[in-house]
Amino acid sequence: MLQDARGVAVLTGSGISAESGVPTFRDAQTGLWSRYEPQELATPEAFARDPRLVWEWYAWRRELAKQAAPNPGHKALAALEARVPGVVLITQNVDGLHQRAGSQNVTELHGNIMRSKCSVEDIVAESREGDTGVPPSCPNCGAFLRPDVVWFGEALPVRAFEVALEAARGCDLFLSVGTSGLVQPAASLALDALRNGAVIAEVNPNETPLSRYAEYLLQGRAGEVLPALMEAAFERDPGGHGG
Ligand code: BV8
Repeated sequence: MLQDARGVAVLTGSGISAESGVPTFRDAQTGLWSRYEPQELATPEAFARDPRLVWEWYAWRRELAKQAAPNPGHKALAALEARVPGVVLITQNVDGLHQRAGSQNVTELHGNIMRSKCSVEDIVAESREGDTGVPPSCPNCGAFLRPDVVWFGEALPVRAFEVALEAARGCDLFLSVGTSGLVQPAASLALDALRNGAVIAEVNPNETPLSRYAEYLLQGRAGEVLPALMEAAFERDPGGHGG
């Protein structure tokens, strides 16, 4: 299917970054953060109530992401994009590891933790040199900066979701990798693909609410399964002419 696919939509979640050492959203947040529910901190209300705490949580996660390296799962998807013209990579992750693995065209549904934006003007902004504020201030208007990610209760970037919806509706193969499929509206993309006749394949060590709709359940870790998938689809048949 991979060799002959006209369009492949890939949706990734935090599971693909687990082998890079980035904790998944539902893993207990290690150390300092174990007493907070991510869903409690990743909200505008939490930031309004305690901007310092929320900013420090993201600063900690940003450091983890910076120290992390793309794993063979990320790299296999970059290879897939180079190999199959109609691949569209959509990610719920904010860690930027797909880009660092070499994926050229990444649609980030939930923003990117490496970017900050003004919490009032809603434009991307970085703190001034020497601004030791926690959170730092917008150089333009002085309001708090915040991470440029989508919090619970916030709308997804319109363009990104449009691209994702178009990919889901136009693909013949929808590959769901490392996502528990619990967060909307990202989780609805797989069903959009199904309604439009696509085949669903899922890469996840565990079952998810999506598993029952998947024609192929590749139950394992993305860092192992995706390279094996690429090997099976392309290396053994270097011509890639089906068979
Ligand atoms: C919106 C950025 C409205 C921030 C994130 C009740 C019912 C249904 C929906 C709702 C509801 N109440 C509220 C909602 C809506 C809400 C939602 O879906 N809530 C859920 C929890 C029920 N959604 C929203 O609020 C969205 N916005 O609806 O706005 C609106 C509309 C118009 C105008 C105004 C408002 C916004 C959602 C985005 C939230 N932001 N991230 C940050 O990162 O801090 S979501 C965040 O959680 C991640 O980005 C990710 O999307 C999600 C976590 O999901 P996963 O990635 O799947 O990770 P998880 O840990 O769950 O699972 C990991 C999986 O990997 C597991 O299955 C595991 O088995 C697997 N795995 C582990 N290791 C490996 C592996 N797989 C492969 N290899 C491995 N090695």
